[in-house]
Formats: sequence, C-alpha cells, structure tokens
Amino acid sequence: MIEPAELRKRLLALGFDVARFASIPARDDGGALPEVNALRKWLDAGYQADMHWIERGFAKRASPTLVLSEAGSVIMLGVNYFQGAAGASSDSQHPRWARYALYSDYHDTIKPALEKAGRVLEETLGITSADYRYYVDTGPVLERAWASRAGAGFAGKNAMLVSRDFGNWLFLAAIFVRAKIKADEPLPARSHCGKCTRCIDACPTGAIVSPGTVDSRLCISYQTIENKGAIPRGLRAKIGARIYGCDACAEACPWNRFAQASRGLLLEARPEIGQLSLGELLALTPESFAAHFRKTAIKRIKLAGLLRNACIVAGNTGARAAEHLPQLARLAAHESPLVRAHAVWAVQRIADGEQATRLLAEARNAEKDASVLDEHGAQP
Ligand code: B12
Ligand code: SF4
Ligand code: SF4
Repeated sequence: MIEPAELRKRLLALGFDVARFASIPARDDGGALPEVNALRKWLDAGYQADMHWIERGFAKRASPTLVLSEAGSVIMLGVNYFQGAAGASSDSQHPRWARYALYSDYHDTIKPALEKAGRVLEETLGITSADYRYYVDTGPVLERAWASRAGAGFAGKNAMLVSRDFGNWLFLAAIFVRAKIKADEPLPARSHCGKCTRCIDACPTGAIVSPGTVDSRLCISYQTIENKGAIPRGLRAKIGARIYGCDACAEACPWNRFAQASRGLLLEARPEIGQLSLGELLALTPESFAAHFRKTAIKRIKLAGLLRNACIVAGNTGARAAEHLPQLARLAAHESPLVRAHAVWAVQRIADGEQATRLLAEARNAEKDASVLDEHGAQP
C-alpha cells in the first residue's frame, strides 16, 4: 500500500488545490454502490434531458475498471475558481455569467497539469503511462461521488461537491490508476447540510426536485449551455439576467464563507467577458463572437446559442428593456431560426401589442420557419 503524503505534496505543487485518494474495490460491483443507484434513478426519471451520452456511459460510470482494467485507486483533484465579488458579475446592464465561465476553458488549462501529474505518478509509483487515465469533466466518471468518497467535501442538497475549505467553487478532475494508494477518509457520514434548504429555495426554476437531485430539464445551466434548441417558454422569464450557466444554488450555500480567492495557477481569468454589456452581446457577429470568446468554454454554444440567451436576458430586463427593441427587431430577421424565435419572444414581452406587431411585421412576412411563425403567433 502506497502512503499518499509525498504524492499529495507533489500534486499540490503542480497547482491543484485539493488532492485526495479513494480506493476502487477489488471486486468491482459498482451497481451496488448507493451513488450508482442514484444515477440509475436519475436517468430513469429523464433528468438527463437530451444528454444521452450519460446513459451511454452508464456502465463505465458504475465500474471504473471498465475505464481502466485493474484500476485500484482514484485520485481526485480540485481546482479552486473563486474570484470573490469580481467573479459574480451582473447589474441591469451586464448579464450574469456563471463564475466558471469567466476563465479560458478550464478543460484546456487543467489538462497540461494532469499530464504533469501523470509524470509524477510514473516517477513516484514506478508505473508507465498505460497504467493511469485522467479526465476533467468530460470523462465517464462520477466525479462528485468519487470526490465525496475521497473526502474532498460532501454531497450538498444542491448536488454540488461542497468543500469545507473552498465552498462550492472547485473544478474536479480524476485520475484512475493501477496502484493501491492508501485511501483518504470520507467526511463523517452526518449531514453537513443539516436543516438548511437555502439552495433549494434559491433555485429560480425549482430544478432541485429533491435534496441532491437536479432535473436538468428545469436547470438554467442545462438550458443556457447544453440545450442546443429552443428554451421552453415557461422557463424563459425565470432565467432572469443569466446569460450562460447558473450559480444560484451554489451562491446560496453558507459553506461559501470558507471560500478563498483562487491562486489561479491552472486557470486564466477572463474578467473582460463580464464587462460586455447586453447591447454589445446582442450586436455580436461571427467575427466579434470569435474574438471575445476565443479559447473559452462559451464558444461551444456558438454564436446562435449566445444570441438566443441574450434575447432572453433582454426580454427580462424590465424597465430598461425598451432600449434593446431596435436590436431585437433586427435579430428577428437573423439567419438562425433559433435566434429569430427568441428575438420575437423578447420583442413581444417588452413591447405592447401594437408596437410589437409593427416592429415584427417585416420579419413575420418573410418568415418561413414553422417554429418561428409559432413564436410570432404566441403570446409571451
Ligand atoms: C451532466 C453534468 C451537468 C448537468 C446535470 C447536473 C447534475 N446535477 O447532475 C447540468 C448541465 C445541469 C450541469 C450543471 C452544472 N454543473 Co455540471 N456536470 C455534469 C457532469 C458532466 C456529469 C454529472 C452527472 O453525472 N450527473 C448525474 C448525477 C446523478 O450525478 P452527480 O450530480 O454527480 O450526483 C452524484 C451525487 O450527488 C450522488 N447523489 C445524487 N443524488 C443523491 C441522492 C442521495 C440520497 C444520495 C445518497 C446521493 C446522491 O450520487 C450521484 C451519482 O454519483 C459533471 C462532470 C462529471 N464527469 O462528473 C459536471 C459537474 C458536476 N458540473 C459542475 C458544475 C460546476 C456545474 C454548474 C455549477 C455549472 C454552472 N455554474 O452553470 C451547474 C450546477 C448544477 C447543479 N446544481 O448540479 C462541476 C461540479 C463541481 C462541484 N464542486 O460539484 C462538475 C463536477 C464538472 C467539473 N469537472 O468540475 N452539470
Ligand atoms: S444551477 Fe440554477 S437552475 Fe440549476 S439547480 Fe442550481 S439554482 Fe437551479
Ligand atoms: S445551501 Fe444549505 S442545503 Fe444547500 S448545499 Fe449548502 S448547506 Fe446544504
């Protein structure tokens, strides 16, 4: 059994804020583990929305040895991305971004450190690169369940891995390794949430359907990032000023009093994104989109996805919304039907009936797409 002290020290020296170890049972009977049962129930309830890749990767999520045969341990790494008040943008003119979005894509900036971690494992454990496999976010790994088993934090009622040292603001990464490293203890089994329900109460859409369980179909993070199509009408007003992702259930958590400013060693802050005004976002073109969001995770939702979200925010800006009407009327004739549909919704939400009809007349007459025509006919 390998003692983890030296390994932990070297992993932390690479810039990770957390390095914890969990054992993989020798006879890998993953289906019997409580978290795997929770995942099965979650999938059966349809809470994954159209993220069908989670179901496809179920067997691997349940059994790490299908990811790496003879894997004996999981190393869970955490990167603190808390930037204090600076990371929590938003006023009436600046849409609200999830904190993690105000960085260059963390998948890309954390990966080189994982490569270095691999070399540390080769040196300290005497193994080769065939004996470990690492992932950040996108692998078939139940990262929160493993992080909680490794004692990196606890599973909060908001479904987040909540750290007693960093609150809700850790990116997670995992390394499966063919070695037996002495496991860290999980936190004591008592509930760390107690009677608190702040996250559930703070969720604008009621997406936390029971403690620890999020219905993605209702979750603003899913709708604004993962959903490539139209955002359900019933959710649009509840999205408020959130243009990309949602931190409401994370922000609400009292354990964030332990949050510390990120050392930023494995991250590249992009605070200027939070400074973009709603007007600038509604005016984005393929060129300006590429320039502003180069190397960020945001670029994956593409220009049409971001304009869709910006239209919703514009429709929700209340007293000052009228100033965006000319831009929204222009977007009602955008080349993307997705953008047109949401621009129509926003115009109808802001302007009174007659004004909306006038502003949208030209776009409506030229419209051929059934889903957009439906928005033209629909009441907001
Ligand atoms: C799919 C996904 C989403 C989906 C679904 C979220 C969800 N709650 O499952 C959507 C798009 C909605 C999403 C949103 C967000 N995500 Co996300 N997401 C993932 C991803 C890729 C898979 C998660 C998954 O398997 N979900 C299925 C559910 C069932 O599993 P789970 O949440 O891991 O829950 C486990 C435990 O909580 C436990 N459990 C759950 N319910 C119960 C109930 C009981 C009684 C028990 C005992 C246990 C239990 O068992 C579950 C299975 O092991 C992970 C990366 C990864 N590979 O793990 C990132 C990940 C979870 N996301 C992350 C982040 C940051 C977010 C957002 C904050 C982004 C944002 N600001 O907009 C939001 C937060 C929403 C929320 N409250 O969960 C981080 C979380 C870091 C952390 N400290 O927890 C991760 C780990 C990515 C990373 N590498 O850092 N995400
Ligand atoms: S991320 Fe937002 S919408 Fe999703 S569960 Fe948390 S508070 Fe609710
Ligand atoms: S807000 Fe309260 S209930 Fe939710 S995760 Fe934090 S401590 Fe738990």
